Amino acid sequence: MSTTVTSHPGLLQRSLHEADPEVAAAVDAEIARQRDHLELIASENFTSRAVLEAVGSVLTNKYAEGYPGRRYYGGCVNVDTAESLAIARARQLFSPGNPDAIHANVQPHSGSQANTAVYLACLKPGDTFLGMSLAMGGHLTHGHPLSISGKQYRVVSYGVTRETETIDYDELARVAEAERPKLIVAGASAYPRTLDFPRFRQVADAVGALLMVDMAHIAGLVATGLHPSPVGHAHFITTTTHKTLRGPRGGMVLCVPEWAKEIDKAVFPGLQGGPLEHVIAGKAVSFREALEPEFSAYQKAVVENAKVFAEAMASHGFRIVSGGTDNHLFLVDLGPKKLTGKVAEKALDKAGITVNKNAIPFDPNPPLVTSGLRIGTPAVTTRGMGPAEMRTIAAWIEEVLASPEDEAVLASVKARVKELTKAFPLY
Ligand code: DSN
Repeated sequence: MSTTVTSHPGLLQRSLHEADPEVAAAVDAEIARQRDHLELIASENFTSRAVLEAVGSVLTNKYAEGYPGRRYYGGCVNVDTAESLAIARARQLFSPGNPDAIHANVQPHSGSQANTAVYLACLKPGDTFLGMSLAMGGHLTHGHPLSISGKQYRVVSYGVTRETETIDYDELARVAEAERPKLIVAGASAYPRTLDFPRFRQVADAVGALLMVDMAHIAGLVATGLHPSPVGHAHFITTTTHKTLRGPRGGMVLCVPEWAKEIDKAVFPGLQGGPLEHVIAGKAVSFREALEPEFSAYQKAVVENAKVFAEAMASHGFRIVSGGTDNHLFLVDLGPKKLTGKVAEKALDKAGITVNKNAIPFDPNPPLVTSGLRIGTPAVTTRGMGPAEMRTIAAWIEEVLASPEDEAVLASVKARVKELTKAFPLY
């Protein structure tokens, strides 16, 4: 008796639903979740169909270790085109008028890889660097003891003051003077205020340190002039491409030309092997989108929505950390409502509103509980929502958090969320 063997061409042709109904169901369920929930996680966004198409393309099949024109594999002509476009567009986007002023490496698989590449390029194990503490709004890769950044290097953390909940640059200068770091890392994951890059550079210069800016959260604002640019101040600039920048999930390093060679060596072969050329093609597409005038209008709306949202939350009795926001996110102190971030996140999730619990500066609660929420407007703004919707959502958050255990309230808000999201269709 002979067994029927499915031909390889046959396997290649099957759709996801035919080949793997279980994974297909998870993807379908996720599309439905994204459609009918309100996405307020400040680091998330909805990328375009064009980007999704590039990321889901046959470029995933290609090995291309090396860089355009200098690969360790044959057949790289087409991925060279896509990667060269990504590089050229990144330089044009972040250094308009003078793209030669920056070098771009678009290969980091993530923001963490991008940050680690900079450390690998300019630090030796045991060297000291200064980074903003995670508890104050920084990032794991800015020196948290559980991250390689905190294990491999000697890290001195800085934060914000109790009084203003903003960075105290004089204190930063004093710490830098005392600790003599080799590198200062600016940038944050939960900081609602404008970062003063010239001041960071002044502090770095005074002690002979290099300056790295992790602009992952604000890259879209920087690209459109809504946040001052670190270009011209930082030696290294890292970013993710999927937050305000609205591209595919991934990372990138920009640097001054003097560091180009070291950065390229640190990304490959230092940290990574074959680049994800399908994702790099998606980055190229998203950078092209970001160069269009519509993207500036979008970023303006993101910032305006965040301001209106924060004001509306304050009007409902929530305390807004640092008194407001200059960018795409704000932090809510739930202390006045006698709630923790953990309880609030869970209740809002049940009502179809997705946020993340977040430590506030000097938070008395542990990181898995917290006293705050981080709220961001990039994703809801991509759907086309504006100030009126921000006020409505703020009122619903207040309603949910006034009765976080009341299933009837949660269900009622969830039904209204569904109606609202239907009016702002996604994909
Ligand atoms: N986890 C990201 C954020 O939510 O800000 C940062 O990497």
